[in-house]
Amino acid sequence: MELWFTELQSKSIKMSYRVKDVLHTEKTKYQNLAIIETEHFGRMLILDDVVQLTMKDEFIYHEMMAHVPLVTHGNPERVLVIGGGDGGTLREILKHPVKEAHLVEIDERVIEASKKFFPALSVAFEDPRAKVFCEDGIAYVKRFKNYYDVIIVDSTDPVGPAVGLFAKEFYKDIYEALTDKGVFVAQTESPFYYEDLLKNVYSAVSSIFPHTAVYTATIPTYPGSLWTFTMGSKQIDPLTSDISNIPDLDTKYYTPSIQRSCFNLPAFINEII
Ligand code: AG3
Repeated sequence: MELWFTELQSKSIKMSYRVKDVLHTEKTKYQNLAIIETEHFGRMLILDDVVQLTMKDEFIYHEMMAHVPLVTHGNPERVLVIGGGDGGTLREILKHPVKEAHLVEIDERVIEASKKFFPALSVAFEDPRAKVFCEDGIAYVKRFKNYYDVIIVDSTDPVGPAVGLFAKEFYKDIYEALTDKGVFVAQTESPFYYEDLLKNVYSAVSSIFPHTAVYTATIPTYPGSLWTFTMGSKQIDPLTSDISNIPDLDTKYYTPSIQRSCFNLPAFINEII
């Protein structure tokens, strides 16, 4: 018997993966959580039937989530991840000489499951610079003024518990929580399937931050593969930032030349934003 997992990538597109093993399923307070072993992409984390990461391609998303904003900033000391309970983005942040890497995740079951099933990501939680807060990121960020150098929003799709993480009010609170040179980035979905979301986030971020820029990466297990990230920066122009001192990073996708080239957008994305 063949077992397949199917993600409904849009109302009319399905993507299926042949499953070798179902390792874990549970209903948490916030969402359905599943961990399966797939044939081609290896171990996979699924929340509410949506692929969050696979062992084969998670490096692309996590490296691009972390290194692009941290290098744009230049010398970040305090960094915050909102969401990202698997630990992948945190692991990449910790490759930089930061002083504090905080993570606020609403669903502590995601963290616990990652500790058990994704040790290559959750190893980040053992670093003495890492601190985890299990609460709503929207409430958390309101309590800080001028504190974090970089804030990264590693959210699920804009449905259910994550809706508020794509709202203008939240971006205003992030702006306040950032230091004067602060940089913010959020994953902003596929330009094919979430065109309006990208447009709305870009317009909200650019109404708050002096600099706004979109960058992309190719992530095979996310709908459409071509993925967007939207950055807001308080002082530094991400397109001309000083990149002469990039730390020596052990990466598989990110390179110093990608730091610049990832902001070169295809014409149709420039049309959207
Ligand atoms: N967060 C972004 C997942 C978006 C995937 N969307 C989809 N498959 N429809 C991933 C969390 C990993 N740290």
